[in-house]
Amino acid sequence: MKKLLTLVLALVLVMGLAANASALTVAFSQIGQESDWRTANTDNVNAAIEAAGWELVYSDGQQKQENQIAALRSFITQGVDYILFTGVVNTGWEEVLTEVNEAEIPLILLDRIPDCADQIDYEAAFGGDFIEEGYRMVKWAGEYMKTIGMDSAKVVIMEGTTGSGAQVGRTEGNLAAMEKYPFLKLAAQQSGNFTRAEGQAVMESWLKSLDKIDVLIAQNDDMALGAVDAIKAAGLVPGKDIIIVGCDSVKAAFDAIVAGDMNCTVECTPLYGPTVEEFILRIEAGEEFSKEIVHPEEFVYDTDGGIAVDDTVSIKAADVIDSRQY
Ligand code: GYE
Repeated sequence: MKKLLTLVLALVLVMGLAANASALTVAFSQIGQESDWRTANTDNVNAAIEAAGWELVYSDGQQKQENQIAALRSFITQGVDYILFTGVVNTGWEEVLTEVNEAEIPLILLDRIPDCADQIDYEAAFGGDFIEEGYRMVKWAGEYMKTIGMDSAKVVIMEGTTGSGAQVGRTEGNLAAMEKYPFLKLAAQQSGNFTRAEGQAVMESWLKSLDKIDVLIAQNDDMALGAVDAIKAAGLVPGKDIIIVGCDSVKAAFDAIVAGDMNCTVECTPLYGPTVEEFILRIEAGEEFSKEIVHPEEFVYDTDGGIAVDDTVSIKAADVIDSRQY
């Protein structure tokens, strides 16, 4: 009898936990819709939350910090169970994230981790290793140039949204790798704000103002693709006259590599959904995570493959293009 009672009690407990987990409301403060990466990230995270049977409260910040702050405050007022957060820029989040802490809503940091992360409480953090990505981009260019026997090059760096984690980290990585290849000379550095339109405009102005550009390091694929349009419009051949390295590894970049318009894309995966779901389930089960940022495994893709880049070797884009979902 006692055994039966224990069993029934255990069952009630488990069912109670499951019922609670299934009634969760998960809020997501997203940055905006600036790139193919962002669209894929939003779709993937939102789909995972809904597939788990949780209620989704989604907010698109439209690249404005004040919109994101207002969204976080409204999540607190609504009394959501979890908050997923990525910040458009690195700074200025202490106050509102402290309010989230005071409301005791578990916070999961994604993608662009704010500078104040070590002053606030969060359950878990997941996102790309931006410094490493930036390092790989220039390293690929340096190694590739050795294979084609080019021993001097003018390099332009097209940066992402100024002050964003992805821009700050990738620029740090880009410049650190430049130091390892003295034959790469920095000719210009400017933000294209992670969008295709601004990438095109920045490239147009560089093509007018600079004598020569041999290599474009674009901190995302959208800007690289905008630059491809500008280069073609100027009567030059992208991928040949100007070597182009992008970042993210979206399908459109793979198409451009196969068409010969781009040379390389360093991966930054946007597919966070399964990890977010796993984090929430584990937190619900009482597990505690370390404060360390978990980075996904990422690769480098190019025309032929086989270029040694830091701790990985590039993969031929044509071999994987069919499996790319975004
Ligand atoms: O690389 C870019 C997007 O924060 C990792 O933001 C993200 C970056 C991504 O706009 O395409």
